[in-house]
Amino acid sequence: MELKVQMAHYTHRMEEALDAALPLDHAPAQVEVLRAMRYSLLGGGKRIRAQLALGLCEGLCGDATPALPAAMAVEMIHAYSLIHDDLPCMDDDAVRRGRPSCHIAFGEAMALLAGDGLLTQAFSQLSGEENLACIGAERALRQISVLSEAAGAYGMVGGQVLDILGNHRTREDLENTDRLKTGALIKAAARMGCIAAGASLDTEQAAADFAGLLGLGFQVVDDILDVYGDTQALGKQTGRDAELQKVTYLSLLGLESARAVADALHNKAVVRLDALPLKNRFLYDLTELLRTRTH
Ligand code: GRG
Repeated sequence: MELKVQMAHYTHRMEEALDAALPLDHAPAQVEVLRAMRYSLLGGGKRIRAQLALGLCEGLCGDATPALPAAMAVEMIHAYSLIHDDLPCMDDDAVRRGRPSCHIAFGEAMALLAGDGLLTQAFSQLSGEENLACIGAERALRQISVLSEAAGAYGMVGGQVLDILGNHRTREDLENTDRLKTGALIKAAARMGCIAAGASLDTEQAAADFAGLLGLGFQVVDDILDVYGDTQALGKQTGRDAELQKVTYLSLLGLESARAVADALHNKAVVRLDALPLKNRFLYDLTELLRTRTH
């Protein structure tokens, strides 16, 4: 199947499941926080982390279904991180995915709680009956372990701390932050897809290596697009890194070298895919799409 068609298919399946996972009518008193959660979770986005989990699972075992709860969980954590990242106490961004950020639409208190609600709901998805019935308790527990480690202080939250402290002097400093802030969750998505497929530990490690490189490459492209991207296509304000005086690959290396680093990381990532017993080309094509993306 053509890449874009396959991606749209994965996104559709996952968004239907996300919609069903957060009904408004089950908790009328809490409807405002649920609205805020749904606003951010179902309001677009490229769904790259979900694509990785679903694509790896289908590529390895021939069926994406076992990875659906993992794809939902990782997108919930990602949505929470974007809500909190946009708050005035963090990056203070008013636009996200082409719409007012969650705290602009719902107020700061509700946005904070919506983020908390999504973070918690992610683990409810992984420990829920559907996941247990599909992949068994042992594998579900491994997914929970992988995701909680990646999202917490030793992963994404830790990376956000380094980003806020902003003590970046060298490319190594930057890489360390990005490996945690952006890469950890992308890696977790890949590993959870492998676990869902019942893959071996060697395969899971190879997929993690691939995703680690992809995650770093993704962040370098993100830095480039923050300066050279189109606000409309990106759905968020550009030029924020400079305004926030952030050191990025672009500010450290300049456009040509930053582009070369991004290309090299994506090329290295593709080579790692060769170590995986994949039944289709989806991840190769996805990696190429991410290398050349404009939003
Ligand atoms: C406040 C407890 C607490 C935790 C905060 C905010 C946070 C933890 C972590 C932030 C991590 C973060 C926002 C990383 C940015 C990674 C990144 C490149 C995001 C953009 O991802 P895309 O392009 O977005 O995949 P879409 O909208 O396409 O889903």
